[in-house]
Amino acid sequence: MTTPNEALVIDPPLEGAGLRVAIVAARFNEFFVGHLVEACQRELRRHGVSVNDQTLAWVPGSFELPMAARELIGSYKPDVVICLGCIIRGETSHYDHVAAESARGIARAALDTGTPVIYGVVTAETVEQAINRSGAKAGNRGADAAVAAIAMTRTVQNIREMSKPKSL
Ligand code: INI
Repeated sequence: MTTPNEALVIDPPLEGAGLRVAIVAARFNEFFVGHLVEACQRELRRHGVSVNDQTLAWVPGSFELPMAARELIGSYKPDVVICLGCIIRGETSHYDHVAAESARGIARAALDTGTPVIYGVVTAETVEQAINRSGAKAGNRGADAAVAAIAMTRTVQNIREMSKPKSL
């Protein structure tokens, strides 16, 4: 509701009940990604997402996350997809290619399909950074991704609801 001179604010509550959520997880650096998946699932449940409304698909590495996200959107028809991976800089330029393509592909999957796709990929310069971002000192990127998924889905739903023609 708005009153004159008051901006319309879209900021729905973090309510997960009824949402269908697909998680895609990369096996590469599975030690870290496993912690992201666990925290993500725990956070989804904490916000009301039923386990029956969740699916988890594993892919070989972060490079493959976007393709699996698109396939899931086409078949399982989730409200949101969460991509989880861990890319650690090594001695070669492989890191840069994998990091750039996975980020670009995840963004494109969302923009091309209209289904939110959340970027829950840890990019780390060192193993120590990866440890910290997978649940040690710097939070857990998987839990953050779960919250982002619910927030983004509800916001998009509200925007779509708002733009529907009002019945008389
Ligand atoms: N995949 C990752 O998820 N993290 C990495 O750190 C990584 N590195 O550094 O190589 C990685 N490579 C594999 C890549 O994602 C693909 O699975 C592979 O190239 C096959 O297409």
